[in-house]
Amino acid sequence: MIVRKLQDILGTERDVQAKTWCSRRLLLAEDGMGFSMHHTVIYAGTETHIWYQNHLEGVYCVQGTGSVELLDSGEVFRIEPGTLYALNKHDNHMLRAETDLHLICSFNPPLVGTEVHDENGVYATAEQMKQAAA
Ligand code: 9YT
Repeated sequence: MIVRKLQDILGTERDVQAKTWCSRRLLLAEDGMGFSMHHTVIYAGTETHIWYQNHLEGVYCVQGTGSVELLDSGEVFRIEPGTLYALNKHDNHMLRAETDLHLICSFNPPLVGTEVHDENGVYATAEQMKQAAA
């Protein structure tokens, strides 16, 4: 069994920093679960363009308020504690945080580690990351 505490991850390479968010990666591909699980904080007052073309993501809000806009349709959904959204169609979206948004995020396929979004809000596949490092 794997037991991990947020405290053990803070400040390590599993604590990934980006401009508008940080992501504490509690479970990654190397943990062998078939999905990854993260505690992500989206910073208050920010907007983040995200479009996971290579991954599916489920997002559950445990603290804070904001919204998610589907960029193809213009639909906007409010996010508050107890809200889940799942990007089951690789949806192109804009995530906005009114206050710090604490989100529990799970990815399939699992993230391998240090991914941050590219300029289009996309994460590379594990294979693409390997090729880029070679
Ligand atoms: C909700 C979302 O996708 N935020 C961006 C960070 C991502 N959840 C991650 O890498 O943990």
